[in-house]
Amino acid sequence: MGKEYLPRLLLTGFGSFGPVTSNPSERLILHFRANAPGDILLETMVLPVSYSNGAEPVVRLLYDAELERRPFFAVLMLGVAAGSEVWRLERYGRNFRGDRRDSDGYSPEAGPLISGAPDCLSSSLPIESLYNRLCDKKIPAAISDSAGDYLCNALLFTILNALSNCGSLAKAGFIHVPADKDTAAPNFGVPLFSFPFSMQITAVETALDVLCESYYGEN
Ligand code: PCA
Repeated sequence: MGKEYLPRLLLTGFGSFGPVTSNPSERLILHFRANAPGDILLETMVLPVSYSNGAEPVVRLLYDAELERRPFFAVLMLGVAAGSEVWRLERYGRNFRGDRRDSDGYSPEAGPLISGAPDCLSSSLPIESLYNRLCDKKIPAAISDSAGDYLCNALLFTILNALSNCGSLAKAGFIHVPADKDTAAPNFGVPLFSFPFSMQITAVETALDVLCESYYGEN
């Protein structure tokens, strides 16, 4: 069977922004591009931390995939939560953004992301299974009720809203990974927890395993 017939999974990460000079979510994308699991067709994107260009290419790819009848079965989005001690499984995307400046230098007014859209949308990932499997692998994890008010929440909310608008069955959600020692300049101002990058890889490998199993009906 050609690879193109395998179930499609989209994995996204973010580039650098502000004091985050090396975003571990971007390094994870580079790693999985070179080391994709064999039983799925893994597609990857590194997104700019930008309100105008962050979510838009992802929405376009997902809509095109639905139109071509080759939909993604899952969309796993990654970003860094510098200062977090755990891998955060985000339960909700909220229709809100704060006024923090993005990496294009644009400072939005605080308020709704998409007018007329719901206030809050739930991740459709199997969060409890993900949580349990991360714990089994000794990865410190938590289920989180807030993805913040910056680009990670904006991406999560925009993608959940877009998938719901086109009637997609894709499971989609977001994991905030903690910083590692290469993430930010030493004068960053937030304590960075020095998890090895190998732990970042294990966490995402575990999440991809759980998603594959959910596709192939094992959980
Ligand atoms: N973290 C930021 C944006 C990009 C990233 O990796 C956030 O938590 O919103």
